[in-house]
Amino acid sequence: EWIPQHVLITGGAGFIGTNLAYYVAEHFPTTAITVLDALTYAGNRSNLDAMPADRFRFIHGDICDAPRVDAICSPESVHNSSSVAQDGHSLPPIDAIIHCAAESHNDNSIMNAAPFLRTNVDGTYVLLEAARKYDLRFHHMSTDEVYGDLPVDSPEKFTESSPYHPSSPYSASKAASDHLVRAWHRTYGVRTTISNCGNNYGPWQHVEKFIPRQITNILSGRRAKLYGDGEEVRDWIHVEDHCAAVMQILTRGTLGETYLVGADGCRSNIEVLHDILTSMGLPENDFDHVRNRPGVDRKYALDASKIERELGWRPQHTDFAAELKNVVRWYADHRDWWEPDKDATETSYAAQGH
Ligand code: NAD
Ligand code: TDX
Repeated sequence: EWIPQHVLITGGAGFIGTNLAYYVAEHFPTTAITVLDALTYAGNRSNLDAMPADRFRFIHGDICDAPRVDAICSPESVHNSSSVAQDGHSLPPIDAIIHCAAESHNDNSIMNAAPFLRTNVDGTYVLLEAARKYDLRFHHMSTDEVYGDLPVDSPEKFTESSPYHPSSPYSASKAASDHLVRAWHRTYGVRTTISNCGNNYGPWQHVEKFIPRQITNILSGRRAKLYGDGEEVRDWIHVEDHCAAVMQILTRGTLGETYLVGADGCRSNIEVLHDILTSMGLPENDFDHVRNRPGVDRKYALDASKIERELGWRPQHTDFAAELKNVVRWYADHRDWWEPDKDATETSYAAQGH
């Protein structure tokens, strides 16, 4: 097992990046953490207020800014006064990048793909070049969506050898970024790994995403909104299980390899919505049907046997109904966190017929 001395988490002020930063802080007590985040609509600096001040630093910056990324990753940076933790402790050189920064929402990508190509493709290229120049370990956080979709009634699951078949501008941009990572490993020998994970849920997820949108609609006196007939299937995983998998892969994974991360969590959207409504004390049918997403993927399902077999990873948060209740409680307790984003998100959805 290899333990990084200083990990750069890109996109660490977003949903998964925030959960990952806290996971690393708790489970890797000797590892320093720098978060680099552009604070787009999806990033929130205050998420990281409880990080340990003696080994954490936040940098407000863009992964597409190559000179900036180079300066952050250079081992020379330890000699300039910027390479210090929040409380002034000096930090060791960065030796690993966990790349979580992305434009992450399919609906937004359908409205305007440009930021997806820029951040997800160009941004990944910039980070790979820094990893190559300074010989940094590089983990790329990707999605099951690169494999396209499966028929709803099929027992088939994606594996690490499934062909790439992305459907949306978002998933096409993530597929492109995966290919760059693979090429930088094969051509330049960059020490890379990739994880392709299913739909995450948990605290700090933006109100644009399915589960938080329904919970916060109900908490703010709106009705839940289901796309189409709700028969689409997603393979849900608790975000903390995803974070644990990423750290297993970073510290023990085989270089150049891809690992699928899934928790046997396949559920149709309508089943998830029923669970949300009943756990919030509402009748199952208390929601609106709205327009479906153009080109929608029908089903994602992941075979995670490789990471289980090779790295011994197992999901821990497998009681979906109980975890969903925890998430409902988190949003009820964190109104100040999500209320500022809620009206604009709903106005934009209304304009799209969603
Ligand atoms: P998110 O949208 O919640 O957060 C993305 C973060 O990246 C934000 O903090 C944003 O400010 C930052 N960011 C965006 N553009 C940037 C740029 N140019 N430079 C620096 N920072 C930038 O996303 P998420 O749901 O936390 O997803 C994180 C990663 O995991 C993404 O790569 C996504 O593709 C992948 N993923 C997500 C899921 C899921 O269910 N959410 C599942 C599988 C994989
Ligand atoms: O209000 C809604 N009602 C609804 O029925 C919303 C916002 C969504 N949906 C449906 C659309 C999808 O079939 O729920 C399903 C899930 O939607 P999203 O939360 O937008 O997730 P998805 O498109 O599946 O992608 C997510 O998982 C894979 C993440 O956003 C991606 O970043 C990740 O790669």
